[in-house]
Amino acid sequence: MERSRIALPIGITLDRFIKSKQDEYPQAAGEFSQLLRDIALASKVVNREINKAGLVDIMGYIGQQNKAGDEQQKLDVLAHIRFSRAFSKGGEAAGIISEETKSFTDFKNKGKYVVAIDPLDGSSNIDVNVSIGTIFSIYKRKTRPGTKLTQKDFLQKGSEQVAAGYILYGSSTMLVFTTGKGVFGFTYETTLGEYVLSHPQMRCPANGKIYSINEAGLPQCPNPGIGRYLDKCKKDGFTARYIGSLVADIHRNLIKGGIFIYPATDRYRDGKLRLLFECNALAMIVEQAGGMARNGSKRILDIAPKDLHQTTPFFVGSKRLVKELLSELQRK
Ligand code: P6P
Repeated sequence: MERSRIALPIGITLDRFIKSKQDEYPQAAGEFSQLLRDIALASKVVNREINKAGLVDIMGYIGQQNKAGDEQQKLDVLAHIRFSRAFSKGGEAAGIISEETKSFTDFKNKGKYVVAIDPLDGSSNIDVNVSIGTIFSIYKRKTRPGTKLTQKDFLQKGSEQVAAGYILYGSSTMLVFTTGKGVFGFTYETTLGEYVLSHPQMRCPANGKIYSINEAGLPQCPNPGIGRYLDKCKKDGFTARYIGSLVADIHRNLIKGGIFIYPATDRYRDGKLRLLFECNALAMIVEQAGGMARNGSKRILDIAPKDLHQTTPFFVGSKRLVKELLSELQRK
């Protein structure tokens, strides 16, 4: 993997970072940079809403469900509106798909990019004040700029992403993203209202001692290899950490090393997590940081999507741990 040539000082703002990297993407001519700025701007607005959620009556359910059947919470919908508005105003995204809507939104502009976004993942944790996240993928549109978008523009493999990332609304708010030349983490400095570089060239430890899985689902798990692997982890002195908020679990394992497991179960025969809105972006991030992301038989980034909301089993994290799990899954 080619790493970014320019080592940048910790503390540089996101805007300065983007400008300094722009020459690494001559073909981007600024549109791409503007897209990243749009994402950062929207995340600051969402961050503000999340931080006051406990005070203003925007908690709780609005009595609707999204396509995946998740109960939509006010903050999910608000985050969807904020990100959609930032993209449509920014003009660089020709359209988006969102976990919160059934089909794609065509902004009818001349943008070269399309975005897949989970505006607020882990929303079941909103009411209990646990970290939640935004996950995004950026692709080049397949059809000619200025023409109508089609599903083909969005049904792209994860390996086609030009950029991917997440925002973690946690003890601090972080924007972590990659453009294919390493992974960079920015922490939101609230007094400045700026994201500043805090984690240059993030690397996922090749090994680790943390496993993340909702073990309540194990009895419904058809593949006995998962249970065998967990028994091995327990024997080897692993610790279990599962927040139930995907971005938070992935971020911790990315930094400390570990493996996140969401297998196919009787309830979720193709896995629960969405390929286009969650897994592709996180798989690109983890791979760029030296980790691994698989669905069992395939690299996540090689899966050719057939449906906007399709799901996939998701095994992701430290390379050695994912490989050990895969070998257990192959043993019947
Ligand atoms: P479970 C949250 O709803 C989410 O989509 C991810 O953030 C999280 O990893 C997963 O579902 C949790 O699912 O079945 O363990 O509650």
